[in-house]
Amino acid sequence: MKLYHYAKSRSTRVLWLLEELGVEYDAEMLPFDPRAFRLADHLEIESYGTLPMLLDDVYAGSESIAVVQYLLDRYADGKLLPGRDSDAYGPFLEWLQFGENKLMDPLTQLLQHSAFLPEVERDKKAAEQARRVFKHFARAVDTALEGKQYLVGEEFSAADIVVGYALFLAEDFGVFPQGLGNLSEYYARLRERPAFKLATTS
Ligand SMILES: N[C@@H](CCC(=O)N[C@@H](CS)C(=O)NCC(=O)O)C(=O)O
Repeated sequence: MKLYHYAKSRSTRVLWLLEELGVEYDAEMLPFDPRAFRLADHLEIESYGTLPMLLDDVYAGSESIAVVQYLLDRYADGKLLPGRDSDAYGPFLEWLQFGENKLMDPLTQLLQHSAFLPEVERDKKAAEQARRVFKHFARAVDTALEGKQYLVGEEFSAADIVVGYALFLAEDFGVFPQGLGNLSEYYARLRERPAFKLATTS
């Protein structure tokens, strides 16, 4: 199995999961340049030019949530997800999508308009709107964590990897939502994991 990765991109989720699972893989680290980078230039296979890109004998995966689900199905032997017939399975699937769609969408907008775009193209109003939306959804995570260590049940799961990556990115770019105690404690817990440390510094 081969993972194409660049630092801080969504392939961090995949790297984190592979490390948690202890699955063997090759990783190729690529340079990070969100404007100029095109994965297609680095690959001999068809790709969309985005990361992650995970290749095994039958699958070329480029959507981080699909790749996470695929790895859980094929390589996890029941680890890091609740049982399919348990009450926690629906919420687990919901958090996987939430981490990409509800957190990464506004966070990406916020980072575009505060860091990635050339200064003349940045729009302060768009940044503020994105910051508000990101905080709104971060607050929902904070509320869901009331009295809990992790998002689904009492066990760390792949949902925490998917959501935790968005929190990592927010922290790294200095836009971690303030004033949300459960969220801050939860993120501090995630940061202690050796697989988090490896994935976020590779
Ligand atoms: N929805 C996709 C998004 C993939 C994506 O946009 N990846 C970014 C890095 S985080 C990328 O490769 N951007 C490079 C570009 O668009 O040129 C996922 O969850 O994997």
